Amino acid sequence: MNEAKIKQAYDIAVERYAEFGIDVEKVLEKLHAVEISMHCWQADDVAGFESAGDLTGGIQATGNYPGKARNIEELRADILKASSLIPGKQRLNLHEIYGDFGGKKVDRNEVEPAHFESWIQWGLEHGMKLDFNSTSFSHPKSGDLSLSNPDKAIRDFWIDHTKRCRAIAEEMGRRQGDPCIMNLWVHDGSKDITVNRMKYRALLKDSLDQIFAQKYDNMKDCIESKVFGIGLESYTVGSNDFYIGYGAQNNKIVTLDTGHFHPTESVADKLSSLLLFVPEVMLHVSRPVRWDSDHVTIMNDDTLDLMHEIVRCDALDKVHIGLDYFDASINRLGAYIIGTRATQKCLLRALLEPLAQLRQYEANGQGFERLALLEEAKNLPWNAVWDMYCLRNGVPVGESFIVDVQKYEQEVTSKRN
Ligand code: RNT
Ligand code: ZN
Repeated sequence: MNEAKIKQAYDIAVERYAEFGIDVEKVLEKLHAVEISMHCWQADDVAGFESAGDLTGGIQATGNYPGKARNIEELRADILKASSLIPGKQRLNLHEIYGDFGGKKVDRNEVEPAHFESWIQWGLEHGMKLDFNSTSFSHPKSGDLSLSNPDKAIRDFWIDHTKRCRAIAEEMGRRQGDPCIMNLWVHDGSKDITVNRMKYRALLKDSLDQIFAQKYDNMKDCIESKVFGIGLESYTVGSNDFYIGYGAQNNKIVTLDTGHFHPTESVADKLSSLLLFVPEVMLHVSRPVRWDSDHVTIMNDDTLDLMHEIVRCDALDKVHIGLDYFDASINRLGAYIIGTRATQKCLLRALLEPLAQLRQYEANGQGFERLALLEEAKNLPWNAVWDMYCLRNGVPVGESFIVDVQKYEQEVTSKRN
């Protein structure tokens, strides 16, 4: 696209937004300050570097598009390539199974900060801050119950694992000079009717109490609920009610994964409730299609609503935005770029909303005016602002990243088998 034209369109947009008292340059500063946490697991369908075992825990990556990352070098190269085609800075969200194990078998109850030393250095070198996740799935001891398992030996194993993960997150946060956000999601549940619902939840609560007993300064805990997993349809120990209760009582960050609710529930609507009772919120922005299918995030109403709500709650400093999807049916690098850019575009649109005017209408009881402006705001020239943002960040404008992904596929990922 022609640079002069992008600038021209931008200038017109700046004027248009000024009519609503919106300072577009300030908006771009705000957008730029948000570092979206890219999930490492899109690069290799949640395989990790621990073993070649199956993906378990009720999650699935469907498709077999060629070119997934097979090792730590390939994964790092893919992340950096994706990041180079996305404006702004990103963080990287690692799972424990992505440690640098050097070909050795390191069990989940043996993992240490040393296994993430090369990641920490890589992050510092590339200005990419790290977030972290314990990994309860894809392991011989995963079963259907981990932190809520009545078998003491198994439960202790997972408690030990999760404690170790927090120590790793603490080290990451200390070294990068910014808290590492550690997410705790366990798959625990049951395929069929459970008659001991209370028992497993009490065990999970006790496990969390043990895990969180150690206080840290450089990491933040967040806890992620889910409505159900594949093969675990009838009961989820860590339900939404469970973690909201736990988070509110223990001042923990609650993670909202947009695929983890009933299809007609608005995840956006949860923010203004949650933020009154828990310190911060972590988002796993995803795209559920009929179930928690983890399709690539796009600019749809759900993502737009969510970003709008963050801005309307004035909560950009309390909401951490991460992505969580794993689509193995299309170019995986392209999936990162589409999803991250879509989330940024939605956030930009939210930041450009003529909120002062809308709120004025609302306060005056002017329902027609509010709805009319909400509709018209949808076609204000936000795209000219987005193009300018990409241009200034030296990344492809518009769809022109498609050829970069194709080139990388030709030269790099298609050669993997
Ligand atoms: C699973 C949760 C969880 C995982 C990752 C891999 O349903 O969303 O966040 O996707 O931990
Ligand atoms: Zn998630």
